[in-house]
Amino acid sequence: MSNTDQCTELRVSNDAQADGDELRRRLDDDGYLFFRRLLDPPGLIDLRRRMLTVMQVGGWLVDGTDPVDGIANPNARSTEGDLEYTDVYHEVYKLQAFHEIAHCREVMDLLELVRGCSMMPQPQKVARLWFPKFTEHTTPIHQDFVHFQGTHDNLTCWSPIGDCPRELGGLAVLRGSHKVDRVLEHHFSLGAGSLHVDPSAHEELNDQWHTTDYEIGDTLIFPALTIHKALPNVTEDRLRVSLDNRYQRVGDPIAEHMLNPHLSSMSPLSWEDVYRDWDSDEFQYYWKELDPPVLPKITSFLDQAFAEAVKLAEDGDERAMLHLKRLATRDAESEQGRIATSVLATLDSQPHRFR
Ligand SMILES: O=C(O)CCC(=O)C(=O)O
Ligand SMILES: [Fe+2]
Repeated sequence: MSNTDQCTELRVSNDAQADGDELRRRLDDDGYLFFRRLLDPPGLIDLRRRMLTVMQVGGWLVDGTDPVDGIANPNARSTEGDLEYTDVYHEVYKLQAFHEIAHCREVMDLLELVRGCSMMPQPQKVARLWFPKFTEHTTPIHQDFVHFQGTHDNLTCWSPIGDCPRELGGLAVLRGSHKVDRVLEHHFSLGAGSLHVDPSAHEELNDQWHTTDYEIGDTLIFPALTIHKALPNVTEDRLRVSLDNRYQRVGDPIAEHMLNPHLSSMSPLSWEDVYRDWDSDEFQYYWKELDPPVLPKITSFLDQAFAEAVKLAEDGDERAMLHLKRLATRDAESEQGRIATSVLATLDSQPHRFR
């Protein structure tokens, strides 16, 4: 059975879009809310064209194809953690329209209705640009809290920028999984975030995965403890392009790294760099006047995953070796970069061990 055969259709909540009590009931029951066409398709198509045009200039698309079609150049495959990925991703990240869409009224009104108070998009916006047939790098099963932290009540909004049928690798959620009411233990994995949780290790979790063939404008909303994953992009040649932005109550604390551009810890990128060509300052540094209390980043999740990757690499695990190679290339001078380099050098000097 393939990954997607086991998934049920997401419950659609457009019928309750104006009913805060009903939306809260559904969020409590299911651990997510899903809306068809919440976002305006023409605006999204325009954003899609802009984002993919930047990717085409960066060499990610087949030359001479229409950027809107997102036809990937297989020789350009890369993913989060690779410097080649951030080189192009950070150019996409500078687009004003990509940041503005996180503030759109449709999303803000809905989230404020659900939470019953003023909400704020977190400064760190996120796009995922996922190459086809690069499936070992698919986003693993996880809870968002381990990455984005802050409070358990933060809401993630995931929207494909373009239609996203199952084979293009949209998001799937484990229904009701937020009811575990705690952050579960995560372990090393390849894929965005490098952290993975095993639902079968927790008796209280079911296996009710929900997903759909997403269409442009559809939006999935879930809190920080809901377990979810991406499906693999098994298309022949299409890039998957999506947004996942996070929202918090105005006044709630925010983890310090969420004040920075995404992946700026891997390749430097400042807000000044991001804003350089914008023609409006309406959404620049907007969080400063809202002045959220700032929490230090909890590093234990990723520290543990790194220690596991080292151990696995020493035992010959190729995924872990690939992870360490990326780290050593990207960040040779950091403590983890130095450890990764030294583990890989030891393995290189003992090639017979795994033959
Ligand atoms: O789009 C992806 O691959 C990952 C998205 C995700 O994990 C999220 O929206 O929280
Ligand atoms: Fe996530």
